[in-house]
Amino acid sequence: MSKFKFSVGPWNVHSGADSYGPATREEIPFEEKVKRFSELGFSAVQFHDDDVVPNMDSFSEEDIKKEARKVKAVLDNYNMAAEFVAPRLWMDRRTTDGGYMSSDHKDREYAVWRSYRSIDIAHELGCNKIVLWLARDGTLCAESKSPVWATKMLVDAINQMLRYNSKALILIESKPNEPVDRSICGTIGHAMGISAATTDPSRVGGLVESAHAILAGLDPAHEMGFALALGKLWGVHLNDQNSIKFDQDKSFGVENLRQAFNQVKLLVENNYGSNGEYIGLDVKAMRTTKTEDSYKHLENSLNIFKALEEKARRFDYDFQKKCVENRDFESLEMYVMKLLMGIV
Ligand code: 3MF
Ligand code: MG
Repeated sequence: MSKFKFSVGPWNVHSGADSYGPATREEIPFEEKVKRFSELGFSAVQFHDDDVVPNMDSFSEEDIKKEARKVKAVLDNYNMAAEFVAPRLWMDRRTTDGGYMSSDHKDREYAVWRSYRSIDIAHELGCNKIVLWLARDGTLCAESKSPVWATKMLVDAINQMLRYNSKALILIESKPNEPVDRSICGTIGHAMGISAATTDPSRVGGLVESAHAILAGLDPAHEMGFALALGKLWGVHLNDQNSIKFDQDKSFGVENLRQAFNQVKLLVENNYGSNGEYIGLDVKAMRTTKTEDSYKHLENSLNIFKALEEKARRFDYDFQKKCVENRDFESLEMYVMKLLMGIV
């Protein structure tokens, strides 16, 4: 039995369209997804603001809250919680050049307006976590924006959110690139630096996504460990990634099992989840997947996580200690490989 609680976003079950071709599967209605998520063993849903209130621009601020309450009723119906709300600042015409770091001040105001709405929606859904994946905040053309100015714009925007609601927690989801060429918060270290520069660092933390760490050429467990050491790992997006290329969001553990094991081991060792944090997945089905198999990548990721959790819980720390004392890392490494291969 896993000691963790799991979460997933509705975008993790999608129709398979990509930038090069159309959908390959049927769209599945939101409520049906929530029902399946709960049957699969998830206990919370992650949201973008407009996953909760589609076409939010056409609603008044009060009506946005009303719409959010309808979604809360759906969640309640399936005994599911909301983990976080993330303003989707990469689809709108007004965020073409970024959100908080857009060169146009009207666009920056719109980005902050969307963030306030995310905070309102989160409140209606009964959660206080706001995730900032800073999709277009960076540069496509290096000379188009000063990184100094852009960094300060981000701190300003977060300070406004902290002021807007005294309960809101801001989680920066770091990513080094894509869709921009150079982002401003490329690693969790950047996120922690931003946190320290805000008016209330105790309310600004991070969310580490495995694939994003790999894209930065870093080890996901070390990224998570860095935030954990500072008491600021408030969310994770587990998935996998075959080296440094476009963001793949593969099922957890399918590319590098040892790297996946070390993420699970770290989360187990450090009692991740003891403040109510979820093991969040951010995984995509392969494009060839058929409609009837729309949830297989989620099931596979959960099963791989749980199998690795079982291995992490019976990790032989006495043997590890002896190996470290004897500086016998060859034996320690072989022990880990045998554990993963099912030989011990
Ligand atoms: C992109 C991501 C995003 C975020 C999501 C919630 C669409 O690489 O990982 O998924 O996870 O926006 O913050
Ligand atoms: Mg993510």
